[in-house]
Amino acid sequence: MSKVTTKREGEVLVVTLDNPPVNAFSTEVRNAMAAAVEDAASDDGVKAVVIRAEGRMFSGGADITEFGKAPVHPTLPELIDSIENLDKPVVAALNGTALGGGCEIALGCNYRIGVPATKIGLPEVKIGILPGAGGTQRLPRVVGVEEALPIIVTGNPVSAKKAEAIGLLDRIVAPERLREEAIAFAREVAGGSEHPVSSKRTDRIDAHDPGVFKAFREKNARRLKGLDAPARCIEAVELATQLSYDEGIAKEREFFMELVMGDQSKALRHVFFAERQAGKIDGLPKDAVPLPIRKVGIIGAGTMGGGIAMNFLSAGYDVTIVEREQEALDRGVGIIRKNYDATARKGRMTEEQVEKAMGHLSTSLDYQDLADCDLVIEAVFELMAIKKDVFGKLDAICKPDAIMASNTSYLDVNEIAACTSRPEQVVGLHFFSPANIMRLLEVVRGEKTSPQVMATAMDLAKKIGKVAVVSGVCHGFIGNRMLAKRQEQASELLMEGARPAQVDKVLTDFGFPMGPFQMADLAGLDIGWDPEKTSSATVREVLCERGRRGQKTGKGFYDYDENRQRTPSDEVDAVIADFAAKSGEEQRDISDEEIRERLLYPMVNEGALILEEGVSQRASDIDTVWVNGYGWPPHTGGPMFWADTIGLDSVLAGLEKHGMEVSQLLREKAAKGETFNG
Ligand code: 3H9
Repeated sequence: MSKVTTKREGEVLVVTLDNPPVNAFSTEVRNAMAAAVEDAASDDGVKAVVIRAEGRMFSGGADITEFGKAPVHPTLPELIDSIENLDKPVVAALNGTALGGGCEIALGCNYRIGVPATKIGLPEVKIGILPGAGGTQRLPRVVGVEEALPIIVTGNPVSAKKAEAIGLLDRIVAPERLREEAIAFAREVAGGSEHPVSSKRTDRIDAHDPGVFKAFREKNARRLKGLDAPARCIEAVELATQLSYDEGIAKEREFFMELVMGDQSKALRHVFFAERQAGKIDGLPKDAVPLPIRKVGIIGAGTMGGGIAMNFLSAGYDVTIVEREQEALDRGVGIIRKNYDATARKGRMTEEQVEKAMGHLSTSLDYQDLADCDLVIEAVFELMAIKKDVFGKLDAICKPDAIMASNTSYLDVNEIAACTSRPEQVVGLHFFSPANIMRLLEVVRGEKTSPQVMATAMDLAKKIGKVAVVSGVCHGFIGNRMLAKRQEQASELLMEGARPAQVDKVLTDFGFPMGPFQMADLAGLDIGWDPEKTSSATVREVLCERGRRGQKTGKGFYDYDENRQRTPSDEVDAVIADFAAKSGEEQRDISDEEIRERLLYPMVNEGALILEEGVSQRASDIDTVWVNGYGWPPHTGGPMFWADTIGLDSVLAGLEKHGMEVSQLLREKAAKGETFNG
């Protein structure tokens, strides 16, 4: 089957793109498109052209798998130029999403028609590059600098409605009529002699406010710190207002080549493919087809249970939440309602959508009401005895093919499964808090979990918009197990003389949104702390005893003012120094480099152990966990990719220098000059 076909509709040549799954502009597609453009140019009978696509979207853009290889002609910029230079009008018919090169192709056309579901965007920045097929120069000429800047720099697409309002779409039509409307439009404009040509427009860029770039840079400075691509995106749009189109395009190309070869883009492309790879389970039998899930039961209406419920409610599943007491149930439902209302106030949901989601919710004080659920997730207190009790009850109540899931973050899923008569139906679904927002879901595969249950969990995760990663059973699974290694070192560093603010800064400079002590203050130092049983045995306990329980009490590892601005605390320093003295630890100056190595290298080593033990299927899954669940900066690719980038021999040398454990796998790979993500 050809990936590009052409068909004459009278005087209109209809060019159809058909390259599933996302109609990417691979070399083959570009060649076929170029041939179609040539046909249109050479055939006097053709008076206008429509470019349309089959499938669920217009195009996801250039074929990212071809990046980093030698460019093959016709390149995407060459193809788009040939479309723009055609002396016959070209209409793009955008049946759905048009991203990156897909948007740039549309910009090379004279006219663009969409449907209500069309989304148009230039997401290149998210993979560490800038639009490299004219997007930075054509888009501001079509929609103006003020509208183009956020589209190019955030990478977020705009809706059809917005696109029409800013002049990016000429018309919006009903989806079933798109093809014929596009042909009719092409016929309508075919007779005319003047057609808008994006690259030749000057009206929109002449009109821009000169302060717009400075203001945009200042407003986004914090968010974009240390990132190469957004800086180049802004610069390229600014150059569109200063240089001729041809000069601007030359700069765009120069920036594109520089970025695409750079480490940040390699890392971000790794993250893109890693997330998609994570959804696949190696060796799953073909007959392991996902079970249908319609009704979901949640046990526990606390923060976690409520957050988990929202995922399913928003995606249209019926949800029953079960609690022990009416008061807890009412409180939980109240919080769900409050969260939805807040989302609606921010314009991210309509009132109607909120009511629809809430309409799927029912509550109960009786486990018996879970009998018809296809999936039940428990989110009760993290204690094995309690979990076992819950699963025992579920086993007696749930229908035979129901999936029974635990949201445990540490406990042994095999032990939980063993207290049921059907361990093959038991799986771990570890959501991250806030569960309605965080994208990560660890799907914990017990030793008896059936392939079909795993397939269902992965499928369901996608349907509720999560990035799912499979983890085997171990204490803390992939994410928390590695986090524990970092926490251990963070506490140890304090004893040896580092200050909380120094440790945190090393991580925020690396690109984490916050460091371990800022995180602890945010979460509350008193999680798991019992005032009745406190014994001043750790720094954390002493801080809790002194009322320093985190941001909520105005002080924790830091002092906070009324605007939650933090400053280091002399009191905390004194507590730490006192502990160090008692344990005979001599405090010294510790370099940032040592802190970075001691926080991050043991995590890489733990990741290697996780791979060695088969807890994780692949190194890129570990990267996906850390980027999506723990704020690891995506532009470094995740812990395993980052280790590959700096060299496993360096990581090994660092671990040995600090007298730390080294896994066999890391040692072997370093010796052979291999990488984890090889
Ligand atoms: C660009 O255009 C550069 C130009 O400016 C300049 C060039 C000179 N290429 O995400 P899904 C694969 S840069 C290759 O699950 P969805 C993906 O890996 C590009 N492959 O679907 C997956 O493969 P598999 C700018 C791609 O419906 C399968 O397609 N564009 C590409 O949830 C399904 O993907 C972007 O950055 C691609 N461009 O979401 C957009 N896109 O099945 C990147 C996808 O083997 N793409 N694949 O795992 C996306 O954001 C989403 O894929 C999209 C569809 C929204 C399009």
